[in-house]
Amino acid sequence: MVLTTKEFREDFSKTFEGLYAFDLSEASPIQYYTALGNYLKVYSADNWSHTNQAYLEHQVKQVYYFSMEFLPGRMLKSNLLNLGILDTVRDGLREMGLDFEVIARAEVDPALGNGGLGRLASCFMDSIASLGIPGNGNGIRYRYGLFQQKFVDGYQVELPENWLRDGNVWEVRKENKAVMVRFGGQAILSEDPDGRLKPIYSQTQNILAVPYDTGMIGYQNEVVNNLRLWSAEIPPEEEIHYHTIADREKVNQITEVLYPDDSNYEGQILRLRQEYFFTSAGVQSIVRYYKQMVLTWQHFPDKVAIHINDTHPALCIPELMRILLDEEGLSWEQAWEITQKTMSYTNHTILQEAMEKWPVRMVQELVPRIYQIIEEINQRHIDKKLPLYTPELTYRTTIIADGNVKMAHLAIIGSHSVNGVAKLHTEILMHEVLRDFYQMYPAKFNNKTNGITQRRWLHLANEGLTKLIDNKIGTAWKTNPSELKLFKSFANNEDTLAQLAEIKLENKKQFAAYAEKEMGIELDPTALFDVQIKRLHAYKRQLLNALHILDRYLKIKDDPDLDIQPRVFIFGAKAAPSYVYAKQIIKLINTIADMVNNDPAIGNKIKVVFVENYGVSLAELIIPAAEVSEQISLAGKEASGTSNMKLMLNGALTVATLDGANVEIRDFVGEDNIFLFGLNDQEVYAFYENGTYHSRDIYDSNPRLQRVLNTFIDGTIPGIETEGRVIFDSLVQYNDEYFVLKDFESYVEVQEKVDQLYQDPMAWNQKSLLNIASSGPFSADFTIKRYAEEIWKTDSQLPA
Ligand code: 26M
Repeated sequence: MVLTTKEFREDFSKTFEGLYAFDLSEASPIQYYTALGNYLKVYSADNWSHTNQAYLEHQVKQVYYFSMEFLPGRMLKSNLLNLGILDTVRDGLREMGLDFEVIARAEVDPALGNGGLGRLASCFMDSIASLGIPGNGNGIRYRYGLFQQKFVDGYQVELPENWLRDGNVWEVRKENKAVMVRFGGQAILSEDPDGRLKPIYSQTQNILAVPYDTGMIGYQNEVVNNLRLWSAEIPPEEEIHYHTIADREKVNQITEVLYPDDSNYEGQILRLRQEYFFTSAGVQSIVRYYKQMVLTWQHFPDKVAIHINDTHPALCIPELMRILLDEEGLSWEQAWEITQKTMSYTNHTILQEAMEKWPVRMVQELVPRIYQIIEEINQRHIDKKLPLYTPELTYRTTIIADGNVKMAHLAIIGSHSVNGVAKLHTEILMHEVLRDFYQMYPAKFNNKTNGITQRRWLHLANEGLTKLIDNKIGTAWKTNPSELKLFKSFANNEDTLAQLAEIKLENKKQFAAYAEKEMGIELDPTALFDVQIKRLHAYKRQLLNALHILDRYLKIKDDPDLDIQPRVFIFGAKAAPSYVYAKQIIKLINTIADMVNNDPAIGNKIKVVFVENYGVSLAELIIPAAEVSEQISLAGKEASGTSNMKLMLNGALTVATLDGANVEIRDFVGEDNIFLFGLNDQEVYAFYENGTYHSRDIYDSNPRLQRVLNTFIDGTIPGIETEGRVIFDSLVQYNDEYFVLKDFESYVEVQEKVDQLYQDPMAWNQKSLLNIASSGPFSADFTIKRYAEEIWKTDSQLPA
């Protein structure tokens, strides 16, 4: 059944009038957008309910992806694409005299995540639906998303992100599916009539968890899966106990705001509340669903897989134990076997400071019964492992230690699978960070290199490139991204290379128009566009990028007639509000931008653009325009990275350390088509072990670098006295934790090679094409297939 533009126009007009009761010719973009969203919800409703029915009827195994964060991006276009009616709707709107792009931009971009981890979750939701895998997301419906970033005098300022102001057309509130989550009070174990120990609760605080469901529409396959986000409310029957506004606020607070930090763990009780709230609600609703199936409990892991996205949802493990033990009356052994078989866990970071641990007393007070269960899991773990391993090893792996509950240990012990997110990262987990556990449970460990959805990051974001690829190799790559490699056969076709260059130029112009309009910065679209977009963190080394810019700046100042490749340096990054050093780096880069952009001696040779409020939507504008992808974290620190994959897919050449998934990018694209520099992880470890890194020696012995660093403190960069001094000291005085100075020399060297290659457009375009053609393996579809086959054991429900 093909939708015609005529049918669309009629149905859309009806939807509109039903919604607003006035003629559609005089509406605002938000109203058009809202009506379109409603139209689509109705359009896809059958598929949504049929998918649900089919899963239940055939009792297929389903996976539940538990994540504190999701970053879906705007959903209008992606839903249209996946429903197969993007062109029809666009044409239909044009026939009505409406501008589709304006309407699409009226949608808010839900920022319910910090960065890589949340965006990965949303790429995975797209792939799970598109592969026809029975899968559900489970998370929190934050009232406020990640703060909006503004720059005031170059400093980051955070404003609240009221993403629900205009309503959310995609969600459906399901009051009938609400569950109760219990906090605090006491849990006293006592014998029930059958002689089993069961807790009796007193003085608990009961919070109602209300789910809001959003359809996750598969790519042209009639599948619609479910993303369930929970919101905290006062149970109507308990209203009477809430006497003050402050009491009520405490409940709303639970799902009020996303923690805006993805690098530094802080043991705040509200965060723990959030974690238990959405894991308990999610697990309860899974169990309730399972009980519709009239199966014995032993079959639970044959029907349910629960995936834990980092340790944030690790309380799933004791929560499932609690339900099986206390509510369903299973023995510890039965419950434990079921739980372990059900759970799997992904680690996303090796940074010690990001590892979650909770003070025992906090857990005890907030979720007393859960704490009892964690204690018993811990004790049984010790009892089981002591006879097999040295006491030292065994005690290094306990869940409870030094008065803390270690969430990673809980997640590993309670799961049947533990995975890292890139080959190198998994190696580091097995042999360094988690080696004790690897020794105990070698079979649990596996790698699942991250991936991205080519639908959002190529089809939607870069229509020009998509058309070119379609013209050259056909459209089969859209459902089988490994076919992208066929594009390689055009690497010597001058015509194709010229078209590729033209598309890139067009995308650069689009970004330039944005920079001009929003920031008043005029860009030369023929300059080289160099991009670093990711959260601001010292280990990601935006500072190294800044040092390179200053090095160029000084060179041009020395010789204003210098013949040098003009470059536009584009940054997008939010800093955690409490991360002072990261904010100082933002101020530094913004100040450098001001200085460089307004220096007539520099002209167009360098422009620096630090976009405000970087997020999914801006990524969709920047990535297609990128020519150089900066992936310059200190080797061993970036678990995977995913912007590296998106940029490669859009034809950027990567400047990289051998870190995270950069290693695999190198493997696929070949040494000749990537710019590598810097220490590798082994060299970094050797420095740590031998304690032989002395950044001051590098400062003292490298006059070029010395001159660059001195600009921080000698007045060259006006208005940076405070920040300049702190950053200078961190690098020179306090031994440069992330080896920025050590890697500087090889970084600027490789950047010169970038310039040289850019002088030969055909050679450059050829490498660009080879990058695009080599990026197929990073499709999240492949990643998800591996999760489904090797960890979740879920089957695709698509007709073969
Ligand atoms: C923890 C405790 C309290 C508050 C917040 C957190 C927290 C939130 C997010 C900690 C870490 C968070 O995210 C980490 C993250 O985004 N890691 C990135 O994951 C990507 C997907 O696997 C990888 O590509 C990145 O390399 C990795 O940095």
